[in-house]
Amino acid sequence: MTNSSDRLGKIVAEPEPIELDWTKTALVIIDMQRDFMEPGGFGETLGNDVSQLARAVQPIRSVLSAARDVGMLVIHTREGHLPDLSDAPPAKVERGAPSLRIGDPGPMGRILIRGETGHDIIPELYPLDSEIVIDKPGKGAFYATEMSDILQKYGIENLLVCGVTTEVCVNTTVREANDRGYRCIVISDGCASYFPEFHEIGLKMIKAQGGIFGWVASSAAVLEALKTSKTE
Ligand code: TIU
Repeated sequence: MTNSSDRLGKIVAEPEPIELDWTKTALVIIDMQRDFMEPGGFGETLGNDVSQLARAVQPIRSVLSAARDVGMLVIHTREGHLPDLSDAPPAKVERGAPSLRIGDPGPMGRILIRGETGHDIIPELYPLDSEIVIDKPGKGAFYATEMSDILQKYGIENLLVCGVTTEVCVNTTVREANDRGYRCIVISDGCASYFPEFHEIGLKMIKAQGGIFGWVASSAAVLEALKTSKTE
């Protein structure tokens, strides 16, 4: 992405199209971890049907591949905690009545603990060594992480956001980012929820009121914008 005519892209989005500079844009992939996506992890211990999330994988793969092709900054996040749980508030660990709690041993290692198999990103979307991985103890990618420093270091102004789940970690991250001045474009089919109705409403909340937290666009619209700006 060295030619200035390659830099600008216009994404067909809701509530309105958005023009952005790709060199100031990062792809942020939220928590595509085995603990949420696969049986035996944190998501299933909470009583969820994890198969609901699989639909987001292919759209994310397509956008990730295109982002890699144009040299866009790619950031992956992982929700999880230190082995001694020192960064896990009791209010989070004790919540609800899961079959296994955070830190308990499960079939993919200790639930939601850094370094365990379940905590890692699914093979289909595995980060390249050159990509950034942010470990976060909360739902949002900014709380208690180096996210702000990294975005400032790379001069990022716009975030293409996808991952799971739509109404929890994606929404929390978008709200945090919006308050910090970032334009967030949420990739609709690159997000998923254990509750399809929450996915739909989660996207509506972002784009309502003239885009109160950001924009929503399909993966196809993002790919088209990347393709068009490369050939103009
Ligand atoms: N439970 C649920 O829907 N989500 C989370 O706990 N974390 C994320 O969304 N990543």
